[in-house]
Amino acid sequence: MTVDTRAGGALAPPPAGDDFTAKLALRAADPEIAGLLDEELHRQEDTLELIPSENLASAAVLEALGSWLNNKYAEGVPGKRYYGGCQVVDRVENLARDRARQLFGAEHANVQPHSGTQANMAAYAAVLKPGDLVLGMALDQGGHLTHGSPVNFSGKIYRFEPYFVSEATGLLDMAEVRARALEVRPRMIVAGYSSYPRTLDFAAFADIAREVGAYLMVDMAHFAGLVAGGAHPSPVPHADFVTFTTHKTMRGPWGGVILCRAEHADAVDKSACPGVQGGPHLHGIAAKAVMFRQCMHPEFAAYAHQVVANAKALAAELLERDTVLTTGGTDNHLMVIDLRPYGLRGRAVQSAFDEVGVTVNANTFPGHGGTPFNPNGIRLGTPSVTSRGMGETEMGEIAGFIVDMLQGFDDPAVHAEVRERSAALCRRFPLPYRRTTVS
Ligand code: DSN
Repeated sequence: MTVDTRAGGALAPPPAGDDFTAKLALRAADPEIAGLLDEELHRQEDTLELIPSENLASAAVLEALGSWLNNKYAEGVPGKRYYGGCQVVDRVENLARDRARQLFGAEHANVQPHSGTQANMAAYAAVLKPGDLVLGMALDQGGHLTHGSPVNFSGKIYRFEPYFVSEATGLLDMAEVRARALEVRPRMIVAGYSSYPRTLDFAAFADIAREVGAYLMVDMAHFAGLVAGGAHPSPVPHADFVTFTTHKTMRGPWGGVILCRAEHADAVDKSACPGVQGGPHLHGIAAKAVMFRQCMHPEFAAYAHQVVANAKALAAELLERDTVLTTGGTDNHLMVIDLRPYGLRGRAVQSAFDEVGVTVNANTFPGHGGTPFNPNGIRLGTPSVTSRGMGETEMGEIAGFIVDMLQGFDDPAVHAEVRERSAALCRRFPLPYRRTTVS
């Protein structure tokens, strides 16, 4: 089934006659930047965005983001600010918090984190002390930078220990995670990933955390929109803290959010501000509120289910054409191709795909044998192409030209042909910002 997620309702394009690109003040004040905005819009229109962490915010979200709420300082939380004049922005932030709680059934929400990294930083700092032990997914197996990378604050402030996927299957084996937790005895367990294509067993993570006396934090940055749309199990009933970003599967503004149990509400709020941030970005918080409202709409649930259906269809078509996917497929919105059978490396593939209007990113996977900068995998996802209204049929087309590119990597004629096919697909599915495509 193909759901036209661009038509009508909360995710609708701007009304006819409203040219979203006509930013008159910007064109007059700074034609150079205005020109680059146009160029980037054209790039997005002409490109199939398959990076699983990217998406298309709605026109309504972008309008809230580009508003005069940018002008207001409001350190603190609604009703308890360090600045005057917060009577309106208090209502904005309360709406965002209430909608976040309602959408996810959470006891408390802090909507101030500027990004996922700040959300994780504030959640850790709410209950951990420097040097505390944290157990997180191995970074080269799907974990995130903020889950203990030695070059990130997380690895510098806390003592992170990794848990691993099973060597045989590439899947997380919860008995092995439990064994690691019993060995490490962490103060917190972090569940979540940036490139694991499977659903996590939140109940098992919670049992393990309880057994070893650890807090459980779930970083659902990648799959929050799937949870919001009912297309993925929710970690909220199981975890002490749930963090996420709002610009990935949520289709909102760039930003982060922390959900937590009521007992941690004060600690989380103080940790976000003044702990790790100063003034909240009220324009971003207004845009998050708009996004939460959109996520409550049935149209968004249809979108979230379509993202998963598209990912399964894309994975099935790739497997059909003998491509090797880590873990053998996907349960969520992403998948990772093992490039070794093609004799190719991630960095070169990423660059070649850029040239033919298909955006992917080089990615590690368990035992890939490459380097973090030039791994032997590429990561793909369906959130953005689904926002353009594409369905399973188009996933078949995309799988076709991905495999043609990988098989005919050294043949310029194949590249030229794929460029034409990707451009044609983009023209058939315009971005949701205008009623007509740019010529
Ligand atoms: N950098 C993001 C991603 O691409 O998964 C996570 O923050």
